Amino acid sequence: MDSVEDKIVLITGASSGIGAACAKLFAQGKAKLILNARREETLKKLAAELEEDYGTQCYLLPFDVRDRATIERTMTSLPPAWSNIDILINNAGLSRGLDPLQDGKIQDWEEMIDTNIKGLLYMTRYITPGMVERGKGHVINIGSIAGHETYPKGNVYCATKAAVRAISEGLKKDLLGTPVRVSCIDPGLVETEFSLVRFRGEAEKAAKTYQGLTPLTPEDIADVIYFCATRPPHVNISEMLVIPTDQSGATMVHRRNE
Ligand code: NDP
Ligand code: 8X3
Repeated sequence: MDSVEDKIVLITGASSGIGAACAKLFAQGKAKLILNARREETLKKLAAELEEDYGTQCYLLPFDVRDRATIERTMTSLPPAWSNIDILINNAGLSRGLDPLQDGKIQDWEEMIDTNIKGLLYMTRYITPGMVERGKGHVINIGSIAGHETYPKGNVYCATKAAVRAISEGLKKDLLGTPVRVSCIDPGLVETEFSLVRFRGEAEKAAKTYQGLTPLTPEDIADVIYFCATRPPHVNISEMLVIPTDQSGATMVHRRNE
């Protein structure tokens, strides 16, 4: 097992769910963390907690991954102590709505495409050249079971996650011959703020997604991501589909109260 001690790990979408769980696990492994999300106060709180609990050094990037100009400015002027990023975890993402395509809200489509695809691309574009130059690095993208299987009314969200899969595959091929690794981790149902965001704060509707089944926890996925990041340098976990035992497909779940 390789160590993440003193490695610089950048996590997008670290203010909640899978990203926050990754921050905690990599902090326990003594990594140095660059934490991104839009909610600056939440990031500050998390960083203070990690510093208190594990002595973790954190650097905060409270920006929107859709904001290309800010990303370019920030990523090209990181303080030298933080500029040699070893691991990029492209986790920031969201779904908006669950509507038939013919009735879909164009603003929702744009938000998902701009965040899940373009945001991931921007981060990758500004960070991977340094990895290639330094001769080490690992890009870990968070896809979804939705990228393997399009479910009814999932249309554009599923398309964005299929794109994450295709981009991961493309990046892996383009980096062949360099030591930089690319992994795509594709979770099934994980109980986070994901459904609350999808249904714009409708808690009851969001809770129904997980009702009667045992979903994955963000920590389950953080474990898998940490596993990928700690393989010896010649081992690349290229892709992993990780689902709850109560799920066998994007729309096939076993609910105990039905
Ligand atoms: P959460 O809603 O709990 O977390 C999403 C994170 O992304 C938050 O930290 C949010 O922070 C951040 N984020 C969203 N939009 C932006 C943006 N424009 N710029 C920067 N950060 C942003 O959901 P999850 O933890 O579940 O989601 C993490 C990833 O996992 C997503 O890519 C999601 O698609 C994927 N996924 C989730 C599954 C699930 O069932 N939960 C299953 C499969 C994949 P903030 O709001 O502060 O910006
Ligand atoms: C999140 C999982 O099935 O709700 O990507 O789309 S699902």
